[in-house]
Amino acid sequence: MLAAAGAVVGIVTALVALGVAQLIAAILASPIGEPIPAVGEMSINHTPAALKNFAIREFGSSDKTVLVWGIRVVLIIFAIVIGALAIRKLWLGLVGLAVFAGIGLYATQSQPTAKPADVFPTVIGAVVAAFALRYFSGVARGLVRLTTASVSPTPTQAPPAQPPSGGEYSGPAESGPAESGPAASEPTGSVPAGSVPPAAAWWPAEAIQSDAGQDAAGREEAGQEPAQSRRKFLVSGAVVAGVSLVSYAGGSWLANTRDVNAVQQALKLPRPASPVPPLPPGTDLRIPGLSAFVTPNSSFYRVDTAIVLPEILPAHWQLRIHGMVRRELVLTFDDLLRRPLIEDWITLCCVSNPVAGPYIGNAKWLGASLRSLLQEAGIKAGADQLFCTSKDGFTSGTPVQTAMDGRDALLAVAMNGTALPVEHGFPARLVIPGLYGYVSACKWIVDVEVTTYAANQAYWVPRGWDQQAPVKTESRIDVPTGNNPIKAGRQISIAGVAWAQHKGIDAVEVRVANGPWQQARLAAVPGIDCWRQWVYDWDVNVGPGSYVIESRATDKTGYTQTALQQPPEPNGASGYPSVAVSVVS
Ligand SMILES: Nc1nc2c(c(=O)[nH]1)N[C@H]1C(S)=C(S)[C@@H](COP(=O)(O)O)O[C@H]1N2
Ligand SMILES: [Mo]
Repeated sequence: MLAAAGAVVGIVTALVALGVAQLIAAILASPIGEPIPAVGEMSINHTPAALKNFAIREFGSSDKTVLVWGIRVVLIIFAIVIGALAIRKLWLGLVGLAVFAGIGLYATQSQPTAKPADVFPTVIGAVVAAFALRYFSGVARGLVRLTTASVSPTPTQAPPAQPPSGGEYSGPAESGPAESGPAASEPTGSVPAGSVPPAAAWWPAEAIQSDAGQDAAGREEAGQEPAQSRRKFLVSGAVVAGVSLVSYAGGSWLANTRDVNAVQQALKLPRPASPVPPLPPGTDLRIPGLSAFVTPNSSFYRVDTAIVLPEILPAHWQLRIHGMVRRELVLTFDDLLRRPLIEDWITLCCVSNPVAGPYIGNAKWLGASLRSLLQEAGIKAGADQLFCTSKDGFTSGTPVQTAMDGRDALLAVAMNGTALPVEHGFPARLVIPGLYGYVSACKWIVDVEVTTYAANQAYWVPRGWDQQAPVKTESRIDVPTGNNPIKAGRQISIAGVAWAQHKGIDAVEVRVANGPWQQARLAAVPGIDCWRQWVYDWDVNVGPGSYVIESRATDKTGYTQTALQQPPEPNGASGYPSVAVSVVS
């Protein structure tokens, strides 16, 4: 009986605590203050490596889900104990609740980025829960007495002088009145206040249905049927539990969305161990209409399969590196930030970009060396693919060789000096110079399986795109656009960008109306992984008419951009970009 009442009281109390805490955490935008994830984090940090590895092996990437459910189960057991204690002595239950809140507070505050204000969700949750505990344990105590009184004399009590009228008298059997069933009429008797009622008598509905009202009078619940009070107790408990659950779920959702944005904005980036030097003068020719050397995050192209953006709190993020490795690695976001971080200017482009298209951008990325991580894991012979999985299930297949050959293959955390924007992969993504994004730039990355191309096909491969896709050497004409007529006799700038990531741009040539190729002037560049601006000053010494301007780039391997026109599928578009301008007199 106590166990059942304790379960109701305790679980309702725990739900109130968590529902309130979660809602407060959401309102205060305090991700650190959410007790369950905090306890989860704490348990991970205090789990022996062997057990951690076991959990990761057994449950894979759902190990966090298993952990959170484990915590919930422990919590429910704890809650039942608190409820049972509170029915006996309220203060005992309150002490239990305080211990429970204490663990939550300790867990939230022991996170490295915790602020004092992060105690509020747990404290407020615990205070509100204390009132719930007082109320529900009081009601339960009354009920226990009441129903005990009506249905279950303790074995030490004398049987009533007379059997109640109208029933088969079964007597106060040693086996307990609960078993006597609804047909039996219960003997009357009173229970000394505060005594521990016998187990189970109170719970089964049948046990108290028959004539419970008889001696309810004189008790707190005077005038109420125990069945009725019990129903009231259960209904009010269910309502409070339901409201708390809604508040918990709503708070979690709201908190997550708000928190991810808040954390993203507040994230303090560590100083790079290997910073890029200041940009050499003249990287940006500052010609009106020419793409800036640095693409601002707000205008950086975005390509992904996500309908709803994955919103991952750094505290909840982890990356698992496994498969054909000697030692599996699991990396938390803190682990990642503690590694030596490398900065590099890398131009990212999409294989779907048509010639002269917009799906390309250049940013300063900050990230850990993918190579050093893979070296720690120890890649086994024969592996040729890093099968990377995003939080939302997207996969990309990166050649092992490009991660290991010494180029800046980055597990990136920042873009142009700020934490990765959520749409660009917060909290971590890959960026590898020289490969199209779909084989190299997994956003919201959570898993790297070291494997082979023969064994695994990444997302776009069965959809018709090549398994491997190095970036083609290309150029683009930004100005003139061809939208406005050009005055004959003037000089205009023909300017654009050219890219051959990890090879470097060596030359760009321009021709007008199939004339001879003319060398464009190249802007300065900080490295070979990013695009390069170029300009050709054209003296418009031609008569009125329409003229086609084309460009082509040559990379440092000596390869010149091909004239062969190809569509993006299956491995990137090619051909000369061209702009038709009309010259007027
Ligand atoms: N998780 C995930 N990562 C992804 C993709 C995706 O659909 N999902 N698209 C890839 C493709 S095709 C490209 S071109 C780049 C684009 O990166 P951006 O959106 O940051 O510019 O991300 C890559 N990473
Ligand atoms: Mo792409």
